[in-house]
Amino acid sequence: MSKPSTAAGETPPVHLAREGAILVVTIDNPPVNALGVAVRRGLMSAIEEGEADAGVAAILVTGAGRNFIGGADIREFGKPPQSPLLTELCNRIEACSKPVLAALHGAALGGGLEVALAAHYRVALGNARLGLPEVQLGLLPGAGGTQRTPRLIGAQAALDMMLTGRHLGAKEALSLGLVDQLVEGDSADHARAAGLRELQALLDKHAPVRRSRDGKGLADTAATQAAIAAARAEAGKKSRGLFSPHKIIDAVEAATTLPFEEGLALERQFFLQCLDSPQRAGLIHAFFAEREVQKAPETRNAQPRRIEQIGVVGGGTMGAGIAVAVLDAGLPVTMIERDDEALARGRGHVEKTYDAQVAKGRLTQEARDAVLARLHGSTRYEDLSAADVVIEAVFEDLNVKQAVFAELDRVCKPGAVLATNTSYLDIDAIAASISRPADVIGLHFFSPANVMKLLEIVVPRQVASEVVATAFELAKRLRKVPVRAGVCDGFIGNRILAVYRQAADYLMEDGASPYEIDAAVRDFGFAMGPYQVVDLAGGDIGWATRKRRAATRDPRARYVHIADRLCERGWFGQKSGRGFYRYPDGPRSGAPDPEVLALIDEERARAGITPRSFSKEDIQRRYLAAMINEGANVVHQRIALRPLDVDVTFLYGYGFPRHRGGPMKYADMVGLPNVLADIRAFAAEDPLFWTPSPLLVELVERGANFESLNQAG
Ligand code: 3H9
Repeated sequence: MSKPSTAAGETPPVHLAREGAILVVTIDNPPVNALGVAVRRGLMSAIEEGEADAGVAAILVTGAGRNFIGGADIREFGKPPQSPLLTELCNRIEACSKPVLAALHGAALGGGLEVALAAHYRVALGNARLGLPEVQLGLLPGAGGTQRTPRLIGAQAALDMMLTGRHLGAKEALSLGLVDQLVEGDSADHARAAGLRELQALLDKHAPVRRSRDGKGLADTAATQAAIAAARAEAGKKSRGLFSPHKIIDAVEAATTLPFEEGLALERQFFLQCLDSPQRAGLIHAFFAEREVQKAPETRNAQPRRIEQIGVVGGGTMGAGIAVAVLDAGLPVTMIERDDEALARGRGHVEKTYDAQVAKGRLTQEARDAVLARLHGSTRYEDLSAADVVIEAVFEDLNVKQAVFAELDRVCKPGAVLATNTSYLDIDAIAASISRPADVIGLHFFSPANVMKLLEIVVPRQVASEVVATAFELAKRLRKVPVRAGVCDGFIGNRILAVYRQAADYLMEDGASPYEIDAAVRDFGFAMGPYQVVDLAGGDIGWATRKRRAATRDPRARYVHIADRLCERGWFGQKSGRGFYRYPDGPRSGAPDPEVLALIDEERARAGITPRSFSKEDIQRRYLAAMINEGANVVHQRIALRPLDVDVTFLYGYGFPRHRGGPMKYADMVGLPNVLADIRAFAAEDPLFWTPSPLLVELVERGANFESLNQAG
């Protein structure tokens, strides 16, 4: 092997080496070999060098480390583009007069796959994951992907890849014709060796260059047109309000009707439109934020404790959901209940989840039995003596929880992590009630606990750093998105929820109907409005909380009685057949209820309010302003480490539309001075509720935004 030379740059991310007549080009840009400008330059000059060197007969492109290429460098989007553009690089690779082969292992995603598609041949290792996930970032494949992919595998398969963004395994990629061959191995070295072997075989048989742009995937025009029409119909329903899916379909359609070069030009135009869209900014913020939340201070300075045996106290909805989440992660669970009957009910909840999966054909009976064999039940706390982590999920009452923790203190081994799944309660008070407060932490799961991704990790005052690190490790095992929160009533999510729900109630009493409010909130991008959520969760839950808080409520604060009036009538929502909506034909059939409107009118009259009308935008502005203002308070008081922690909480636990990035990112995009001006205008009616957050005021005065605080961790 000749001595490796390197392409341009001080720490070159592209290495060149010669193996006989083959030029081996290795992209080495940790962590994921993203195609930043230095990589693009290195690749461009590598192709030029291979083309110019008479001793080079063919070029192999591979990646160092765990992946081929993870895509374009997402951090460059939104900054001025630097030459060469990725699309120019791909065109140059495809135009090369000598055969170019890409050997794929790990991720070959987005621009990474586009580089591979521009090469003339492709082999993939079994661990390769191929995909065009740009849609998840509000983009479209902008380096020829929309033109080359359908030419290779047909419009239908190409649209499926681009509109779902899903990752294909190597076998599926082979069967679709996206790669030519599947080869043994799972490492960068294997990819290199296999690539060399295949390229040598191609050279031996004098295989010509073969360009994807000339592919025949679009030959069946009737099937192509049908696929495009179907994609449009589907996107009209599923991608309502999103920008890039529609542009993807337009670009693929261009591939079917226009010459390659014209299709490429159109793709570039659409790509730039996507790049300019606020949805791109929101989605890319979400991408980085969900990775950033994993990095709490304690995960840097402490090692997690052992997590092998898990205990769950309580077999109700939450306890059983948590047990399923733990079982799904492959861990054993010991569930504790107060008596055999309650234990049987708890086990029943867990079994029901797996039986449903068997009924749907997602799980075999044997697999179900194997999972359930890891679930142990007991009515004796002593059976938790070997547990590494115990998660308490009993009734939401401080005394009840403290009694459970006294038992845990008695039976658990030293060093066991003792977690409480509470939504509101004071975890400091729970920790202080036992002899080992440093082992106590909050793990706030969201219902259904085995489905919802969010896990608030609530960090009380006395907790040890390793306990926090253990909670983050557990979240990773359970495939949850962890957000670190401080102790306060409601932590991050429910605390903010309580405030914007209040804003919605004020809107309702002042003149908007619950149906108008829900529609405006859905129009913003939430799947459901606040009153639909109340009906789904059960109005009695919020009612109980309001009663609990009645004693501590600020007497000066405005209080809307409408929801209480509904509950007094037993209208708890879906489970009782009526709530804010009527459910004549079951839970999914919510219909507006004139009696609810009459009741609201009565309450307005009682409060001496003359109803006025609110536009959709008026509703959205108040709802969001309340959310943002309380989000700012939560950051200001260090309940959330950074604004991005609030964003991730809302994206994963409260249905905030991902393409808007989360409430704090949305506020930055609207402009903090505008948000503050709204709040000050609303304050004319209710200065107590609309007190601007000191953080919001400070940021506006400094001309700064929430993003500027996101590095603070
Ligand atoms: C595109 O290609 C557009 C083109 O069509 C057209 C252009 C003209 N850039 O996820 P991980 C960082 S759009 C920059 O924890 P894993 C990530 O932030 C792109 N940075 O690792 C993290 O940083 P940190 C299409 C990136 O092993 C670190 O790498 N591609 C990029 O679990 C590790 O990430 C995609 O959408 C990037 N492209 O998973 C793929 N990717 O350590 C996006 C990652 O500071 N990436 N980082 O927190 C992924 O899906 C996963 O990262 C991947 C690895 C599967 C690759």
